[in-house]
Amino acid sequence: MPGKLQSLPDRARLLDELDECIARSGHGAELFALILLKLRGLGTINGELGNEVGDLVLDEFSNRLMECLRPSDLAFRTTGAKFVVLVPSLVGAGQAELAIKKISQAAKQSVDVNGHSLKLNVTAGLAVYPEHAQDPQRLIYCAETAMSSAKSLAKAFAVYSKKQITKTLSVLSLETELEKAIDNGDIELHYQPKINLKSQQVSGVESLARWKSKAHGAVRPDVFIEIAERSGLILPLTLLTVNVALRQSRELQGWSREFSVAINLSAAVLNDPEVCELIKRALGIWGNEPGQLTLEITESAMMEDPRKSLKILTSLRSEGINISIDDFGTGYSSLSYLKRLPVNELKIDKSFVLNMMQDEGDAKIVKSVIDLAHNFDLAVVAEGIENQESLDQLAEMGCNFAQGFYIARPMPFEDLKKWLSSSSWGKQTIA
Ligand code: G
Ligand code: G
Ligand code: MN
Repeated sequence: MPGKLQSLPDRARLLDELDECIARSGHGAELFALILLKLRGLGTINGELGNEVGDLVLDEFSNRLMECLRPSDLAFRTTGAKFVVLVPSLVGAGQAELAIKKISQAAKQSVDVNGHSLKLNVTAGLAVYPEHAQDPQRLIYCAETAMSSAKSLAKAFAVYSKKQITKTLSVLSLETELEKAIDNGDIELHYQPKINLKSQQVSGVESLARWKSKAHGAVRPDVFIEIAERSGLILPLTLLTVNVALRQSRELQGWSREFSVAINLSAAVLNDPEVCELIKRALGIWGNEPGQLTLEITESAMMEDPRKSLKILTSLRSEGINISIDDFGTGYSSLSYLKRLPVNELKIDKSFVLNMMQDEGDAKIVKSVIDLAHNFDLAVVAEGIENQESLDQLAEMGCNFAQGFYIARPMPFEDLKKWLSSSSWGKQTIA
């Protein structure tokens, strides 16, 4: 039901309403919660499908939000993709957490707009009056802090706590530490083998960045990559991973020319023309053939700014570097666009492969993507193979390459060398 969006009150109304809530609660005699919600992925939807679709998605989200709330709850839309919900007469924070869970669930039900089936995600921050703050501005700030801590910990929501002041500070310190780690080369690469399903022999490896922070322990790559993207560190980080991956793969003696090392490229560098030069230079330094390097780029990254990425990808592809569309099937690239992309490989997202033996629908998707890729003269890699049955099934379906825990988990370089000489998939590759 479009139109409801406009009727959600804005930030000015929120501030007024907060004053009233404080008065109604008897200035602290009753608790109430302020939930800050941020809808994720809207930028991508606007960029790929247009602002109109983005608006329809926002409409749909606000409708669902209203459906989740009780009559006494109040909802606001404060900026682009941010919403605030006030939950009055609270028994405890747990009650507001339930509301957040309900809202997250509602957001995750797919939205069908203009023939696209989209899934939404929200990140939420929760602050409780009067426990966390006694004035409106400060309460909003607490919810913002909780939300940014949820984001940096890759969680769906977080409740404000005084400790989080140090947690947000810790995001800052994480940035500083990450910068040092990149400078010192303290980011390690783990490698996960891929096999050729015809020859049943290793055909290459995917490199996956790993970072152990001194202050925070192991930090997940999606978390530190996002920090790098937001703080301008993504280019130096990419420079590091490209060089380490090329150098280490050269150390593996006796590789056939078909053996490739894959690197995941972040969307953020696809807009940076410098990245081409940087990769070409690294190939020159380490002496790898361009065809021995594969760049994995997610479908959604390619679509973030299709014109710019087309230019950069065309330039890289013309050098002979392999370009692979990662997590294929989770975005929504149109086939007409796919036709023009300078790529030579599709990587079927693991979400389809993991359950393909139990779920007939998933198996059909996998088979369709394999056929689609072959019709476009692209090679296909399936990732997320966790058992022999799916490996056999994929070989039967004509899939070219396979990767997954069943073959090997990502491992440090030294372990990769051992794996290559001991595994039945690896032995014959080394001359
Ligand atoms: O490595 P894991 O096993 O947890 O990877 C999680 C996610 O992080 C994956 O989507 C993977 O593509 C991404 N990732 C891992 N290493 C890198 C990297 O060096 N650069 C980029 N951009 N993404 C990476
Ligand atoms: O997004 P990308 O495809 O780059 O992500 C690679 C991620 O997939 C890594 O986090 C890696 O650990 C994970 N992965 C690789 N093989 C399997 C598998 O067989 N099962 C599961 N669950 N994850 C896998
Ligand atoms: Mn990948």
